[in-house]
Amino acid sequence: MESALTARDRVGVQDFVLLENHTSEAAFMENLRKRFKENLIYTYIGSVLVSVNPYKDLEIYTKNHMERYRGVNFYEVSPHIYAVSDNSYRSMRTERKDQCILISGESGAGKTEASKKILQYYAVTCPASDQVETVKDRLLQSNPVLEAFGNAKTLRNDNSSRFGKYMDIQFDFKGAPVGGHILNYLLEKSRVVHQNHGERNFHIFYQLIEGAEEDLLRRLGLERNPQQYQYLVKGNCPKVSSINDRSDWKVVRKALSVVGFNEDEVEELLNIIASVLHLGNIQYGGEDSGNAYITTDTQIKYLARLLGVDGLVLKEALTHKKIIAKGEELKSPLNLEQAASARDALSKAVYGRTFTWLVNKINVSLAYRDETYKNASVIGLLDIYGFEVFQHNSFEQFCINYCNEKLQQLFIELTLKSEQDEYEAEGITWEPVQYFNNKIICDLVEEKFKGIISILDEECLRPGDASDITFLEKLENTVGGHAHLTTHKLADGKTRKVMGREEFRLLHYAGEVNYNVNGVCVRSNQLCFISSFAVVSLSLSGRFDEVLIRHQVKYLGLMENLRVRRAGFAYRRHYETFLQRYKSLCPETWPSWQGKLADGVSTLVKHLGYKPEEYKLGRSKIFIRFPKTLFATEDALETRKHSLGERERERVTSRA
Ligand code: AD9
Ligand code: MG
Repeated sequence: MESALTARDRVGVQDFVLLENHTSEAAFMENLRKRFKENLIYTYIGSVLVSVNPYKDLEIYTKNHMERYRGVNFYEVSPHIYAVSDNSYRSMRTERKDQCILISGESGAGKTEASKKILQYYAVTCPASDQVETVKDRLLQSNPVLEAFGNAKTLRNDNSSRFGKYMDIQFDFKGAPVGGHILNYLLEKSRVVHQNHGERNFHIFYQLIEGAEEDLLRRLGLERNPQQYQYLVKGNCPKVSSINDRSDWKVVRKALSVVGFNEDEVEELLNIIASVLHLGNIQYGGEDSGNAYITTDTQIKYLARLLGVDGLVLKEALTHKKIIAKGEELKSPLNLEQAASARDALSKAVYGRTFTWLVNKINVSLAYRDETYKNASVIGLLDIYGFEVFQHNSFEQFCINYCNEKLQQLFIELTLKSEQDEYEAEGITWEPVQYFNNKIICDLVEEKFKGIISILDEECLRPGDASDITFLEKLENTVGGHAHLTTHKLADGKTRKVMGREEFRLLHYAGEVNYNVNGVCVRSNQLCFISSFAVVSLSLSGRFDEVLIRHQVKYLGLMENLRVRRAGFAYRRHYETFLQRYKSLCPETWPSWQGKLADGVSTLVKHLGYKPEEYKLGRSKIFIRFPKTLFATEDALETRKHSLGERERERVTSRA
């Protein structure tokens, strides 16, 4: 199989573990750069795949490429996202263990694209049948639908995910994909009513306006001009050169029907999307008393029709609030500012619920129904919004970055901590590798009573004078001295001039971010809340951005990861599993070993010719340093099975 690797594939090292100067960041960067120059965007650190976004089509995702990776050992072919996909698939099948592929990296690094490639790989290479084809189609087509409603152009990425997604792909006992399930996290609803300069609202609004047929637009009361809608003009960016809203509309319409929406349901969905645009165009006037009244009756007319509600009731709901006092319902009028914020809150709620409904509906269509699939195995794919820093960072960025902080913690747990803990538990001699554990930041955010979220919760629920500023003050008083938090006020009571009064700064694993607390008390009530794969981003097509890449190599902890991998062992197996699988390769362990399991494994590997530096025996497991050692043993097993088969055939033939 070595022949599958060409000379070009071998530029640099394809696994950083093989790097001669493995502690040097410069050597790490040089290897990435060398390979990138040859369009080799993937490199391993053991079972972690590092990817550098090329921002151009490299033609490395064809069916031929998929075939090349199917059923082949990880190290026999050039590193690729398909190798990770195939490896997880085979582990799921042979070890009967559910798998999870975590994709992490900054915004624009290529996480969503990677998750789509993985899904495509399974759709093409896994066994098929008519029923399975339907499931594959639905799995694939759920992407354009969710992206239309949950992705938007930001300053960092023209197709930025504004929600987190965890997708389970379920496989039957033959290894065919028979169903799926999607969990969505924390859609950035504030985008519905506000976008920063140079950013857009969710794609679906523009797709509908640019792509819908004339009579559909008429039915929805919409004009073919995004500039007409208040919710689409805030970012001053209706058109994006890399996006074709009109053709995307066609793709999404088709995808909606593949994932199981009938015409009535699509119409219902679009009614709601159009309603949000009409809501955004509702304007208010102020009476002398200061109370708000609606000046745009046309919008109310459309809304009443599209949402099937009474116009007067809607008008009242948009200009009054209800209070229950002593069991009685009282209505009190809103002023201009309150009414505008009630309108926006309604739009966000409507959009948010529609998104949840959409995901639920997709889940119904992906759910496997056949009883025989009850014991499906699962491969999970995690694709969240990446870490992001803008000039103005609000509650949404805080949630997104906290989510990334948690993901980094999981990555550390899986790749650094658990690995070292296991060596220790198994009594393997080991020089611990130092690494930055971002648990301290996660705790600062989430700890009960004194974490930022707890303090925010408390302040939001506190009646009386609670406000964004009192939240900030409480933060200063409770965690003001924390090494990862900076506020306006210094410990000696003086104020810090470089920060605004409405800001606090968090030193995240991925860098410093100043968060503005303006409106945070209102917004926070929306808060809800393993092969690995790290993606590293570039900003311009084909250019290797040294500073940006070095930054991500550092913050993703790739050097520490390499140090652990380099000093560690690629494979480990419980003695019993190892003996059971390979005992036929040694006359002393075949057909069964009577003594201690550890002695049996020791006898077996000596017979197989393992050199002392290739393995270590722990308390309950054997640790194998290099994958090639295990592959050679697997090959020996295959050869034995093959020759036994041949002999059996000869025996049957001669008897006949
Ligand atoms: V965010 O956190 O959702 O804002 P992602 O998901 O990490 O971000 P995404 O996958 O959307 O980034 O990739 C950004 C853009 O990079 C894509 O729209 C492509 O234009 C480009 N990209 C990403 N991966 C590849 C690739 N393997 N080959 C070519 C790519 N281009
Ligand atoms: Mg994404």
